[in-house]
Amino acid sequence: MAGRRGALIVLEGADRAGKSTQAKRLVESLKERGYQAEGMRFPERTTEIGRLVGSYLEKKSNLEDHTVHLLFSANRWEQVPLMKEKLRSGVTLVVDRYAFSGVAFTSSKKVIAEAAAKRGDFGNERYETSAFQKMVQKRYAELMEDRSLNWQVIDAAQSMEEVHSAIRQLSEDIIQEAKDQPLGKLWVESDT
Ligand code: NYM
Ligand code: MG
Repeated sequence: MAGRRGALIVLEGADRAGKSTQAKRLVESLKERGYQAEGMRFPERTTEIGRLVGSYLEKKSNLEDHTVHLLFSANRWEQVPLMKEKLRSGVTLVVDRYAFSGVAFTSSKKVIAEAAAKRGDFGNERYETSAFQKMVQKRYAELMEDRSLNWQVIDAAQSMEEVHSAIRQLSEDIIQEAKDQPLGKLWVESDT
């Protein structure tokens, strides 16, 4: 039967919430249960644009804020034809970050004072300070006020197994719901 598209499942959250681990486990368990599922991540650091982004994140290069924002965006758009093709062919995509990270992280830059960013470093990459991550979480909360998107909040402080089973159940539900829906609503012209 025509239709039968895959679902687009995006995991968003602050750094070190466990998204990459959970995305991997989710793809494995969906496959075990007979679904067609594949993982993707953003930034996808292996493309030419992704290499520029990766070098910026690792502080090996400096880029102007708008410029790097647009590189993150371009790094998503370059995968969109492939994403659409997969979704149309019935593959469910589990995506580790998407445009919501773009909004949450870039908009946090504007409000984080340099002094705050110097406090409590917990990682080596750009943005990995506790003050920055707190601002990012606030931004995510604001983004979730848009009810037109099907946001589901999962408490990442639970055990790895508990988080996994919560995500898996929600994913199975959304795969059923999505399969008869058109792809049209998924992408708007301006992912900035
Ligand atoms: N990030 C990610 C952005 O600032 N903008 C974006 O559009 C995206 C997709 O990149 N700190 C940030 C969030 C992370 C960093 O992501 C690298 P990860 O998930 O650690 O590879
Ligand atoms: Mg990271």
